[in-house]
Amino acid sequence: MTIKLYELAGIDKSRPFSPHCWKARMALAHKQVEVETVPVGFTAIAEIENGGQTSVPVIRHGEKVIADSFKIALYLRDAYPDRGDPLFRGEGSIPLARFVEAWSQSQLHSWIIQWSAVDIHAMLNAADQAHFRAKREKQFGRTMEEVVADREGRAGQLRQILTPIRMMLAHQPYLGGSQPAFADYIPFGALQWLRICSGLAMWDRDDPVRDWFERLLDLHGGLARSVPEASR
Ligand SMILES: N[C@@H](CCC(=O)N[C@@H](CS)C(=O)NCC(=O)O)C(=O)O
Repeated sequence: MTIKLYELAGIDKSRPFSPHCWKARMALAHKQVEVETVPVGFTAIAEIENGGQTSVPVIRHGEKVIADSFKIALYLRDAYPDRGDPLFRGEGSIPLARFVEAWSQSQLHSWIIQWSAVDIHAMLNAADQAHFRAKREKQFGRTMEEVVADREGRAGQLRQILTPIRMMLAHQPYLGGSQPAFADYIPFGALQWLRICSGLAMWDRDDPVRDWFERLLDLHGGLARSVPEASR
């Protein structure tokens, strides 16, 4: 049965950019599930599946509606125990993936939003722009333009933030071990957000973390690579 995935999109529906939606997209592909994607803007999230949703990704599978990328991954693990590769290898990998989520959200996302806020804004329609600006400027305590104004001076911080993944790569090719797992899709989703909204010109080509990222772009028939990098 096809799973419907509601994912965030701007004016160009062929460039879904949300980090959390990319986690869900990769998890669905990992489990070899047929997907129908439904692009939604920020201001349309409240109308998904007759209302009540506050964020995407959201999936519908038969009678079930599930929101939140991590919950979706856990649902897919239970719904498709024998299909595709495991998203989690052993019970202990779930709390560790939660740690990866906390690290990615607190370190990587906060750097990316301060790099990409104006680029994301430029991708949205007028209603979504107003929503995004209000929410982010409340969070920043200043305008988006002020936040990104000195971003070039922060370019090198990205390499620093990615140090834990670089150190791990000395021992294993993926956060999941010898094979990718949901834990990989968590920081991958964040970097795909950066790639689609702002491009990766600030990220050293010789960083081994980039090799890991490129390998994930190639997975599942090049699903994530099929959305071109921004050329800003
Ligand atoms: N913990 C959630 C976070 C989802 C989330 O924050 N999604 C953003 C898009 S990237 C959203 O829908 N934001 C709604 C808004 O800003 O109004 C998950 O992992 O799915």
